Amino acid sequence: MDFAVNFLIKSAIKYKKNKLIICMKLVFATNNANKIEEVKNLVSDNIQIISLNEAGFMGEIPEEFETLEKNSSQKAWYIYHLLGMNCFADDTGLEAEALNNAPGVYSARYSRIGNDTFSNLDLVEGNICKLLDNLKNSGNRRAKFRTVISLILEGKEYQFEGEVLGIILKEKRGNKGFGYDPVFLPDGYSKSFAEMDLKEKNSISHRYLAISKLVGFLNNL
Ligand code: ITT
Repeated sequence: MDFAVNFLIKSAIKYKKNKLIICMKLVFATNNANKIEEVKNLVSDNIQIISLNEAGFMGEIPEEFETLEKNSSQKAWYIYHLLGMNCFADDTGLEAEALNNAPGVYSARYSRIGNDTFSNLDLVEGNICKLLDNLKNSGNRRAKFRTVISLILEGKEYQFEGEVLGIILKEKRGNKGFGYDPVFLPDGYSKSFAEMDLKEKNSISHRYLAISKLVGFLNNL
């Protein structure tokens, strides 16, 4: 009986190309639907990504620390304790060299920090406008996206990191992707992340690099 319950909580069965595949269920502890879509496209067939909605959780996840490492860890442990299911969380920040790595861990709410005019704009628009404004007199537009993933597996934590280097454009380009994608031009490419389709962004992004490490780790267990 214990085995059956354990199996139901931790595993799922997929039917693909006339084959039954037993896969590991992993809750992705995020409220960001774009991240879920990106990650569902990245993992191998033996992993089933469960969103918080699918797991029946509708609330906010706390993010109270000042580093990506600590925040991703906090998010993952919070959901693990709440749902009792293996899970992982991703914390991502855009780090601009000339701004001492800001917005960094504050990327999601950059325009809402401090008392500035950008707080009147839509959140994402405000974040981008504030970033461009803070860089307007700087000769250094180097930046990187950095993702830290914390995986909690059977009560043990593992972290995986991915980063992609590039520059912050002077104006927005493209309307795909999300967040800061329209102003980020990855090194070696002529398209911003928001001009790339999901497949292309997913072949080079910070999240792809971190997820690949997580998948590699799970496949070697
Ligand atoms: P969760 O904490 O629920 O996962 P979030 O949107 O708050 O969702 P993060 O704190 O990790 O996620 O990310 C902070 C912000 O960084 C996010 O809101 C976006 O504005 C931006 N961001 C993250 N990943 C990005 C990506 O791949 N492309 C562009 N912007 C991204």
